[in-house]
Amino acid sequence: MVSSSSSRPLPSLVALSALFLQPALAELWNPRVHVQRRDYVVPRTTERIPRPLKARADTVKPGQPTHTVSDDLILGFEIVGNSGVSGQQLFLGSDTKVYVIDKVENNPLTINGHPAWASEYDLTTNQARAQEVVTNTFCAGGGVLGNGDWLNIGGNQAVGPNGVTSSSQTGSNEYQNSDGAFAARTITPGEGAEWYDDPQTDLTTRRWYPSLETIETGRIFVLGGNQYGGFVNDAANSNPTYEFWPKADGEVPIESTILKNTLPANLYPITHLIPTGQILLNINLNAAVLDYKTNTEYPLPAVPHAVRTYPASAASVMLPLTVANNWTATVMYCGGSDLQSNQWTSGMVLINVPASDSCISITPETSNQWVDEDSLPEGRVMGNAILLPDGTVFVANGANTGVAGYGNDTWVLQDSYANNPIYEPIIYDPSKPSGKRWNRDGLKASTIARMYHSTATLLPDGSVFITGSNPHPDYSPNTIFPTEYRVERFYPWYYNKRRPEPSGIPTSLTYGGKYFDLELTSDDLFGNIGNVNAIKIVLIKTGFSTHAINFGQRSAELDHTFTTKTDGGATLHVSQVPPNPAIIQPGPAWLFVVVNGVPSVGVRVMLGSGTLGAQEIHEVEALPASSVVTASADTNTNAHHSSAGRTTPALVFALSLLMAAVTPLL
Ligand SMILES: [Cu+2]
Repeated sequence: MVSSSSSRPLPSLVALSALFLQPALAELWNPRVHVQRRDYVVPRTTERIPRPLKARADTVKPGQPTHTVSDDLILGFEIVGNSGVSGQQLFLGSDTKVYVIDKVENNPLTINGHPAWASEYDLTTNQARAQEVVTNTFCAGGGVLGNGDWLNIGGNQAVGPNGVTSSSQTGSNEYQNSDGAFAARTITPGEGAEWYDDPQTDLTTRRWYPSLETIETGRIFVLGGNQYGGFVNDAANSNPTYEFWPKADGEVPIESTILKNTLPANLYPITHLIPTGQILLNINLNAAVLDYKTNTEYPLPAVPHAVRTYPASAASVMLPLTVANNWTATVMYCGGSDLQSNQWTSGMVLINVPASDSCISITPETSNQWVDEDSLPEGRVMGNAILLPDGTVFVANGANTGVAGYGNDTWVLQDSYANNPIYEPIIYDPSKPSGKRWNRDGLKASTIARMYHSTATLLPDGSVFITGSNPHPDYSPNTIFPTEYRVERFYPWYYNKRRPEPSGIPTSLTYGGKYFDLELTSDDLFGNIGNVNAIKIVLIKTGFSTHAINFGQRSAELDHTFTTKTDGGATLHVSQVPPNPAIIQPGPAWLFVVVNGVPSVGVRVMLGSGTLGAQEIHEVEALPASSVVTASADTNTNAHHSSAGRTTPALVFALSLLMAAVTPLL
């Protein structure tokens, strides 16, 4: 977003810098030096281990999707409801609730005598319920804590009509909002949930456009942003530090070298915790691996082809962590804008800048080099990448020219800094050979422009929830890209297939420990025992969506073997979460059992202890060997699907590394 003017002086962070810990001197990131590979192979047992036959009480059996659609909607979008407040930020909180957060503006939905800027959207009734939030959530960040609470951090000063800064910063103003820059708002999703905003747990510094990443203890790493907004950042306004929430005794913000070197396009830095327990940062044209435990940044080579951070706003995603790739993280960035740092505020007509069609990736555990991925068929800014349970990545939203943001420059299109919305989604399949990974076979276009301040999330039934678009300082219904409330769902190819209904899914999982059994019927295997060779058990964290980023989104597979039954069904023996909370962090995730590409309805499971702090790591119990099944899986004619049978022993991890992976930070 673009700033409202502020009459307040900008206190310099330099004066505070003596308090900050200084980062250690950096050397280039080198995986051979800095990564301890976890490549211990634990052989599988060859004998069946006696297990309790009775399903445990705390297990769930998913059913079929409750939202039914006609087959002609498959591979397309359906408008299902109205979000009440415009979906600048959102997340999936429970089986049936999506929480939507807007900035303070004159939304027609009201609460307690003022416009609402948050709502709870019910997926079964498609109704939005206004929620009270005290502070201005404008361009805040978000994430989920290890105890299952969701956190919304930072924001703007209190504003009135047209986003103008209010004289009262403590609620005595037209929209009844308070300064949000220090705010840490939490909610425990569920029926009747409300936001909780306790000044005692505020941030220690002002943050507008911060990024959040859940760490191994279930606390949240909070990085960057600025103090008083603006289209891009500048040195006086910047907050080039990181801190943790909740704050531990004695913690102070820590300076980030890369944030100081990446002005002005360093707002909403793109962060991904990698399985080494370090954080991959992609900011403006620089990148680094940050070891937050030692405050050391290891630079990576310059980001090629385009800027990926806001306002260039590329789609970014960590590709699925699988058994086959030994849970090794590859992060991909697609689209953005090829602009140099001095061009953002040079007076260029940014709305005419063509979006980049380039895609790049990096696998920091094995290489410090960028890899050119297949290009997009057209340039895209503000694309939103969503991990689907079949292992593919769905990308929607955004525009072909211009950048994120809005303002009153002479060249804007009714406030918007972007034009030429892209209505067609596209899907990336990492299992396909290079050159064939993007496809839009059969995909239908949306009818709604999803411009700046659009959002998306995966839902438990495997469809995608999309809403938002509001490139304006205040509610603007009668514009070319209006303040948008319509909620759409996109239905992937598998949506109307009969879904597997595995029984025995536990509602909580540990890091390492004893495996558990799931039961599949012949129907769950589509009547072909050969499909038992094409099963994946996938955990997905759907993330907190805002500004073309889903903070914390990731997919991690659980290892498994199987025993076939004479009735055509099978028992799956499923390992707990890999014994390293940097692979997938503690807190809630959705478990999908995917048969030949068709996912079950996702079951919400709690990973780890359900509390903040070092997670207990258990020894991994070896899985029994799989039955030998010579029949092959059904040929799936859908181009989006991939799967492979696997008979090799799984790779699991050394306990010595596990100890290193869990740092007692709390
Ligand atoms: Cu914004």
